[in-house]
Amino acid sequence: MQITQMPSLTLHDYHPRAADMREEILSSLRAPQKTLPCKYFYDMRGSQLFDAICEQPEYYLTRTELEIMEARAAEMAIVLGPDVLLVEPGSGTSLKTRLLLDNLSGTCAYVPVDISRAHLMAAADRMNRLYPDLEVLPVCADFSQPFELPRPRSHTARSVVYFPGSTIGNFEPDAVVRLLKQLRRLTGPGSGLLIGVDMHKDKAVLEPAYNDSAGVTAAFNLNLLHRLNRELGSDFDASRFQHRASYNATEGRIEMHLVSLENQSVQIAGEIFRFRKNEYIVTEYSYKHTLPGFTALAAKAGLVVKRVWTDERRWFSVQYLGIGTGG
Ligand code: AVJ
Repeated sequence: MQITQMPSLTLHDYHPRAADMREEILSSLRAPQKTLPCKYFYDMRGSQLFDAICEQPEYYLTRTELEIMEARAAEMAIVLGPDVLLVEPGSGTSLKTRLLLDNLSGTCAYVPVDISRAHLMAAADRMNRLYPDLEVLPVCADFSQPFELPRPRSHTARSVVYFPGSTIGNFEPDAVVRLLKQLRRLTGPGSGLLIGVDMHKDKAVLEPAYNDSAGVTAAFNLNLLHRLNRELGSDFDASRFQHRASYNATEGRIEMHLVSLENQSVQIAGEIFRFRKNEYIVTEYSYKHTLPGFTALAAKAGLVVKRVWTDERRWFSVQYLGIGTGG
């Protein structure tokens, strides 16, 4: 880990090294079913495209979660208590966080954690200016890997993990349990995790959310290939791949693919990868949960669902999980 002191911010940096990224990409593409880890979507351009996805009319998640936050943040703040060290994995632009911070009482500090260093620093800087009295302690990290919490100057009473946006949807059930256990370690007694979880719903609503008519999600998916070309010197021809997103009702998840439009081969770091026509790379899963299903996963991580806030249609939920007994 590296500590970089900037005029008004100190960055704790655990950014994956280029060599690790290369190895992870290569091994993901060597498997019989080619995959690419979705965390690599988020370079500067990918993070911007993701923000644009959140504004698409078909992408109901952000709008619905914001609606819940606007109506219930005051109540959530009471549940969380005063003097909170708020830790946000995958913080991105920190939009919903502001609704929470505006309602929290006492002396708080904010630890945004994000894999995109430039995006993280821009957001941290903005938060610094919007909240002059708030201590902002950015950590650049892949939050699925362990990292240490920076120690705030101010005295905070408890650390709460704020994990909005249904980012948890990217994790398969076993990985959800591992991740929740790891995030749980960042909190302490008398505190917990506030998590945004997208719910099961009709395919007719789900599929358009990942196939917006403006093509932003397609551009987001394909940007991954452009990123690999930029950073690993590969020679993907993105025009020979197509975005696809469909709902797998059996698994309860949206599956995002990049489909090869023809037989082709691609060179990455001196290695040749062949693609048959219609062969696809799995780039992302986005799981949708039910309330009992998510409660069961939380329980496996030793967490108890203490409160659930939802919208009228029950499309999205924000859940407060506390440390259970015996976990
Ligand atoms: C950031 C994981 C919540 O799954 O809805 C959006 C990512 N991918 N459109 C999601 C995403 C394509 C998003 N999460």
